[in-house]
Amino acid sequence: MTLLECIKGPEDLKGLSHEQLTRLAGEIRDLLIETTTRTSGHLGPNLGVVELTIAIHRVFDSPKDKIVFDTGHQAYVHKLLTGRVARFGTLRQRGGLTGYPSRAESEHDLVENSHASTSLSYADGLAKAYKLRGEPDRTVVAIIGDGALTGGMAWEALNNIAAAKDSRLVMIVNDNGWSYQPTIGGLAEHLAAIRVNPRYEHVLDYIKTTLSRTPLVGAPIYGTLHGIKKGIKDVLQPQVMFEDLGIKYVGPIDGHDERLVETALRHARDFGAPVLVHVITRKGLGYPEAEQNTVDCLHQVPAAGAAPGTWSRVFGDEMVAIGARRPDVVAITAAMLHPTGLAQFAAAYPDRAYDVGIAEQHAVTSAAGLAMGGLHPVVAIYSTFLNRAFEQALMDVALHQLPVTFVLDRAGVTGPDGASHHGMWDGSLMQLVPGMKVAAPRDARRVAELLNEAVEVSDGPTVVRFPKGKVGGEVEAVAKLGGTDVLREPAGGLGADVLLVGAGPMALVGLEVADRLAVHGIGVTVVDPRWTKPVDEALAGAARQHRLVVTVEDNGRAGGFGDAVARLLRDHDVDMPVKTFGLPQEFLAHGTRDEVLEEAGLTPQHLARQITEAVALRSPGDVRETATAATEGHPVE
Ligand SMILES: Cc1ncc(C[n+]2csc(CCOP(=O)(O)OP(=O)(O)O)c2C)c(N)n1
Repeated sequence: MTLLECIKGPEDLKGLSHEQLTRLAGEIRDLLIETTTRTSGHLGPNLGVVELTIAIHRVFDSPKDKIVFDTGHQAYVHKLLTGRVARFGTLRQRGGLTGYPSRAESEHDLVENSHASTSLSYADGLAKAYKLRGEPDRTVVAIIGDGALTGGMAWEALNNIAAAKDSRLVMIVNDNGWSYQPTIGGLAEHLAAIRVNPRYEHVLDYIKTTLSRTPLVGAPIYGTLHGIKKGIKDVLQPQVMFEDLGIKYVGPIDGHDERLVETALRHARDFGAPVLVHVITRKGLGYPEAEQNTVDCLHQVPAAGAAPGTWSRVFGDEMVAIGARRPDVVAITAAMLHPTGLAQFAAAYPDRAYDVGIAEQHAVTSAAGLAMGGLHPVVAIYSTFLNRAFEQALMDVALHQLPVTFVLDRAGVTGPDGASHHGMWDGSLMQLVPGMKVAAPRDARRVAELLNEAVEVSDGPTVVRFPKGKVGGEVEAVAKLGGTDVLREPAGGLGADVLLVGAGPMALVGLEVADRLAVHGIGVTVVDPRWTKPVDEALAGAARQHRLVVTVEDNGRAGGFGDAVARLLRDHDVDMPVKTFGLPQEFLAHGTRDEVLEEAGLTPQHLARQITEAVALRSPGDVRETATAATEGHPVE
């Protein structure tokens, strides 16, 4: 039995010797590597926080003390130290452990949102709550990376924490110099200046020897630490910043020296007021493939870059072509240059690509400024992170009718990252924005086509949304209906029973549905509107020629494309039943994309069955018999 297998909870850590802790750290690293290379997951970040997490659980008393991981992708070590070793092999699998903290999994987990830069705000609120409720023996701990610290919310929180002088709050800045890529911006330069300063090693030694001489008691000792900090400040100017905000600062600390981190955390805990502990770590430590990975230190396995054949890559390739033709086109990413496929564009036109850090709101309003200045910005962002910048898209971009193109990667079901990563909101949110045009390409050819159409729009914003993963086969239109592509008309003497409108790749799912329904005598016209907002008015006329309209989208059902089609038909007095299929308006758990779609009923088989039933309700004769058979347990295959 390994030492790690004996750790059933944080209390089991507390009696371990220094040698045992070193052994434990090694066992944790082995398990992280063995598991994530099999299941996928965030390897680099977790390898970097092994000693830090051990120290946190030895110093603080979870769950009485509250530990908030910013983003939460670096909480695997925490999972292992809080009783989840035996289940760790199920990481990110359907029904298994989630890739982020999970309240359902453990009383030690608190925040599971996985969107960066929120930890300090949660911590501020928690610390204030415990004070008001008269629970002074609790400390709140937030762990935030230097990447997450580039998000505006973190700074709004710091500003408030600085004023909350009696909050028992310890903020640990886990500074490894990396976000996905090296962290960018003024703050990053500031922190980097500390790290690259030739005297840094000397300073670490200085802290080490001084701290080890310092007795471990109470607030006065903090004064000593603080004095050390002042000393550091003299030799290393950069970290005046936190102090100028009015926040007590301890550091920089070598985050792989467990004893040293523990000592600093004990002092911070006992100080009784907000303290920021600056810890320097190495992303990927202990796994040469990660340490030497110059793209992202194996932030994730498999790598999140835009692999050949993915939607992101198709987009990235087309951006390079557009960039050559259109010198006014510029690109913006919020810390996701490689995953969004923009890396090639940035390499080809370095002056026209901006990585703004984990700062989606800034990305969008900065794009508004670029557009006001005469350029056409393309903001490439994961669908789920656009939620952050809804207000900016609405008021800063759309209100001013600015030509900004949003490219929303990972739109719809994503998979193993779970509820907070499914891109199931943008299709509804964007329907709300006046003047916004939304394109949903069904295949690679349409990505290129619609992206080009989008950047041609000069009087308002546009969206191009596509899912995660590999792009499927290409399907050409057999006819045109306004701007809509007709992909299939009822064949073999079948009537025009169903008009199936599939948004994006769901149009291709519609083709499979049509095949299944044809076998049962139901004629289906399958169309791809290409643009899901505004809804093509030609659909109103087409609907009149059928007996049922069906919409299918990879987005939450509420207020999405389907609802927009139903509204169009009502507005045109087309008295036609409309069935809208999409994702249930719920927080959907993790699993593979196929597993989640299956559970949501968005597979050809489920759709065919439900459409058959709907047709049967409205038809006499053959179809009704087929449908009745289907509902009575003879599935429509
Ligand atoms: C709002 C938001 N935008 C983008 C992301 C994607 N993302 C996940 S982790 C990460 C980098 C985090 O860097 P850092 O906080 O320094 O942690 P590290 O991985 O280096 O430990 C990014 C950009 C996110 N989770 N949330």
